[in-house]
Amino acid sequence: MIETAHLAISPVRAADEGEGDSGGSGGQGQIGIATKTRAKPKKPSQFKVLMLNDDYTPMEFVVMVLKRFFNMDLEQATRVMLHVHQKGVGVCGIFPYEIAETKVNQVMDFARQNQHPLQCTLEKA
Ligand code: TYC
Repeated sequence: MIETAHLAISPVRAADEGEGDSGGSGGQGQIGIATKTRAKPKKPSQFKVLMLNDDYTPMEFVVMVLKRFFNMDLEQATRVMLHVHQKGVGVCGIFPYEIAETKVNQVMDFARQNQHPLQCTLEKA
């Protein structure tokens, strides 16, 4: 991905551009566009969506969440739910930041609506 990055470049002074100003003080010639296209394009960073275990959310509800928001089939969803149940935490999927954040919010809202304490969070992949 080519992006315009804000890389803390000093604005170009008029004197540096050969406009004849001796370059002194007074804040003259300080207007410039302090952006630059990266030489090495940065990949969009990926985030894991993690599901946390708790003692109260029904297993069936967790399976429903994994099917609904992470497009898993019954077998995958059951495997991930049992992994979380046994180990305490598990990965539901890996996504670009905005998608991962949306999934976390969808899961948390759905759990809250159904009065379950299910917790879901993000972690940089
Ligand atoms: N531990 C829960 C139970 O025994 C089931 C559960 C699994 C809850 C995964 C949350 O992320 C979770 N009912």
